[in-house]
Amino acid sequence: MSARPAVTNQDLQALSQRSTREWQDADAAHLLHPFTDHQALAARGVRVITRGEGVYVWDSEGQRILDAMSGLWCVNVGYGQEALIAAATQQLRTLPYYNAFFQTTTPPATALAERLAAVTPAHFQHVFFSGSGSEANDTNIRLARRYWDLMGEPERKVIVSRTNAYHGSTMAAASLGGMAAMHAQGGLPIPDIVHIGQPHWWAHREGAAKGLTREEFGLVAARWLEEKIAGIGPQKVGAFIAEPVQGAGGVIVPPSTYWPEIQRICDRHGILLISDEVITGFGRTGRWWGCETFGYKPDLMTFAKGITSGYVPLGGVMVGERVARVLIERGGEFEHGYTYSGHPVACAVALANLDVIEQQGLVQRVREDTGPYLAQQLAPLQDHPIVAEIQSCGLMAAVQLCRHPPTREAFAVEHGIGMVCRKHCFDSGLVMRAVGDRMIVAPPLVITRAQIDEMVGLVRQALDRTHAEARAAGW
Ligand code: PXG
Repeated sequence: MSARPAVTNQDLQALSQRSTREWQDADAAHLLHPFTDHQALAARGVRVITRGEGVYVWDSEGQRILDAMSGLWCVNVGYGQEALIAAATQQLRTLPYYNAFFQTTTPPATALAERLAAVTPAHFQHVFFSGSGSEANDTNIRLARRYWDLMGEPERKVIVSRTNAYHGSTMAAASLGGMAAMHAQGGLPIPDIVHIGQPHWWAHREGAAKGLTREEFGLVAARWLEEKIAGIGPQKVGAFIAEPVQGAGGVIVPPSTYWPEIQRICDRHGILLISDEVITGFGRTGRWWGCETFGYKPDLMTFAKGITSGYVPLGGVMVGERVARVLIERGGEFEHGYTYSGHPVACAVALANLDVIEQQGLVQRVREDTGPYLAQQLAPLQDHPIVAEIQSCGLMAAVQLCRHPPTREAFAVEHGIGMVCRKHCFDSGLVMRAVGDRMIVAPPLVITRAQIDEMVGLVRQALDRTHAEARAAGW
């Protein structure tokens, strides 16, 4: 039995009076957070975010924070968009839930499917909905294996992914992902998922990329796929999955040579190409889809996050005609689906979200205005004493920290320099994501030039403070 009486709806007013400390105590007592060391968190006390407006959120201490991570790469239209709120409210009243199983649908689910066919490359005419990106990637595995069964090549089970990829946290999605720490917990990956290296020039600077230009290295990294296929046997490989730009892995923008070579290799061996666009979809890179920015043609495309700007959960897979035709015309029943596949409230919010993206011209704005402006404003940080390189693509960017840029000497891992920098960001009112010693921004697509100036100013300040702290500590 809990010592505290259970919280009811009527208590919401009283709850708004709770102090930060009371929230922290309740949280430490009951909430297990994603990817969190709970002992460390309880010692420090969780940060409580209470509201949001535009590109800003506020915490329970009343501090305004510029959310340069769009929540978790998702709040693309910013906080407080009335159109999304109205769509959710209206749909909740009309029909809060009905399923898409058993030969039924709801108007929002079908309308969103139609709409997605219109905003994706022409060969995508069908969608399978899920509740999240992880579930959508599970769906990809089911689809790829079903496709090859129907094609009479059931031995094509192997899916190739990349180290340091992030594809979600279910057993299958974490297996597709290439995060060593995740694989270490729980005996992953599951069978028939293998990994190749990532096109990350900086990480390979003393190894495979040594002495190579980025473009030369891009070809080397793509050919790891060909080598892997040769090692396994092409007749056993069903699909290759990758993010156009690795997001959670640290905004790794691939060299321009990489994707065309990947496409060539997949085509040559008839392997399905899966583009995981959970972060890059809906305009983040300056086109609707990352595959359009990098010029390749996936057979399957994962989406989530930006489809609803995170207001409610929704994900899915765009199924290209190559797979859809086989599934529909030869497949009979596809034994797969989720309770929330095509949830009407989520789909209604997604439709309103697409309206906002289109009405405000956000994709074009990222491509022609805010994306280039962000790159231009970040460029002078290249000369900062602890910055080694800056990479950006549309409205996602990475600042690579480094102890001594001229020699490319890294900070010692135990100093956790990225987390030090992240703390300075928070203290000065900025959310930035640290991936090891890479600092990431991916602000809402509605961010203005003035807000980009404010954001970059806060980034510089955090870098200065991180530099000062590192030097004082003798790191
Ligand atoms: N694919 C990609 C490319 C993602 O970025 C997922 C799939 C999984 O989506 P769901 O909805 O199941 O979480 C993601 C999620 C981070 C971070 O720390 C990134 C994600 C999730 C959590 C943390 O950068 N991306």
